[in-house]
Amino acid sequence: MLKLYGFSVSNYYNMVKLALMEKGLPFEEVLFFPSQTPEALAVSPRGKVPVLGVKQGFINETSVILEYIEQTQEGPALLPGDPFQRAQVLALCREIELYIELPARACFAEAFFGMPVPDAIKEKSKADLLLGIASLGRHGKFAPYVAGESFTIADLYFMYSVNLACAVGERLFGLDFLEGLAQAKALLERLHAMPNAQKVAADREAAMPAFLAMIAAKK
Ligand SMILES: N[C@@H](CCC(=O)N[C@@H](CS)C(=O)NCC(=O)O)C(=O)O
Repeated sequence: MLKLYGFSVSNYYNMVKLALMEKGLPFEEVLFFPSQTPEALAVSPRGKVPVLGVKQGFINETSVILEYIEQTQEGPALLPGDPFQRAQVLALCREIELYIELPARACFAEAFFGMPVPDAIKEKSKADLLLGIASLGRHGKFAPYVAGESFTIADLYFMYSVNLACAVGERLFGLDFLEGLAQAKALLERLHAMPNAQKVAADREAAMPAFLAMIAAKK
């Protein structure tokens, strides 16, 4: 059986978890936190989460895990078969990760854990995020899903990265990043209302107190 290594508060972990659930695949969750210990690095070369455990070994990096699942497992397709449409979905995922997730992540410490982030980093993130969101607005279809007619892995990136970027926007910059993107905002709500997404969210809520306590202990 597939094993998903990580923890329920991780947004990247939750992208893979929801993909597995939407495909109706059995999997085992293995609690695993990012770490630089030799034991953790034997599972995850950069010590990050998530990792997928398969018969032959471990697969890291969310985008790679999602493509592996798509190529090897049954269930509803989360990537189009047509090469051009597939490229659009993969480009949207990459754009969300590089231009929205990563600049937002540079501000997570302050936005979510009360640990100040230098102003220069916040300013750079804000500028990058505004460009990233504008790019999403140009490339996303939101009709009804991010890449068009069907639910794809671009929706996974969208729902678990853009929501956190929006929280960063509100908390640190007093900005509503999706203000001019009503369809995107509505889609975000619809995606998080999906039954499996609600289960993922419930697990996240349940894991949050212990995670926050762990962060506080490290401060
Ligand atoms: N590029 C990685 C990023 C994964 C990532 O940043 N995961 C976070 C948890 S949400 C993590 O492991 N952070 C610990 C660290 O960066 O050391 C992927 O796509 O899987």
